[in-house]
Amino acid sequence: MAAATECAEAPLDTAARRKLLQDLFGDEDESEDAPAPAWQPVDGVAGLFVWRAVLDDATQAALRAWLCKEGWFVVDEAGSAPDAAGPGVWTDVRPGSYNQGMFFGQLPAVLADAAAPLEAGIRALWAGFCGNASSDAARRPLFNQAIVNVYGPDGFIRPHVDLARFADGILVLSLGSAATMTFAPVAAGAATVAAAETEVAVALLPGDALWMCGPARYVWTHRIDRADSDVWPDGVRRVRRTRVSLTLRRLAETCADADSADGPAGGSVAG
Ligand SMILES: O=C(O)CCC(=O)C(=O)O
Repeated sequence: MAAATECAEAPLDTAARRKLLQDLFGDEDESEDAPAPAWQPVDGVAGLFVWRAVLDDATQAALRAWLCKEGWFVVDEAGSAPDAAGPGVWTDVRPGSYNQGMFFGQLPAVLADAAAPLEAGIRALWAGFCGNASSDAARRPLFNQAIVNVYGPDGFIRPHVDLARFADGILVLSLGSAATMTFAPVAAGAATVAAAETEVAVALLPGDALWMCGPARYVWTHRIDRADSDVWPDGVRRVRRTRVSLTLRRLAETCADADSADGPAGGSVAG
């Protein structure tokens, strides 16, 4: 096994990532009038949106440095080969001391800063796709709870619907490796999901954000299956590496006090 080193900045390549997406989905930047990339609905799951490559290099580097400093993962001496592995992939990291932790209350600044540019778009989505539009869209802060999940290359998470103690609207920031998140209608709620009895798989790439609200949050389960590799949108299958997901939520007002017993306020816990 390679020895761990001090936290080092790995080369990140958002430009290459954007180019890949432009090649695949068209060059939206060719026209000066083209709309900025933003939340895109995922076909088949109402209330599910992806914002591709929204976390720029500086933001990913800041999050990486924070996660490394806090012990979420360590950096191996082997160094990285980002071009071969895919843009934004950290080939030199492996899980560190923790694989899950929670924050309650004020989020760490680096995390709040990463989510901030997404906020206006999220509030705009509420009217069309999420419940309790006016009150939820206006809530401040948008998030007061976060979970950090670190997945080794063989990591997975079982199918689940996030607990009712969390309000509508869940943001996932995905870093370090691709993973395929699969959505399936929950048994009791399937009848309410129009013409969508099948599963929907979403490839989450490093730097992507995912937004779940309304039906996507309440009547679909989501999971990540164990896999050696994922097929990226360019059709290339790439080896899965260490991935970090940052899930940001808001505690439901009615049970915020009781449910904060899940973890210490303002701190992190190993899981
Ligand atoms: O890893 C992810 O992207 C999702 C994490 C998740 O579903 C959760 O923490 O409840």
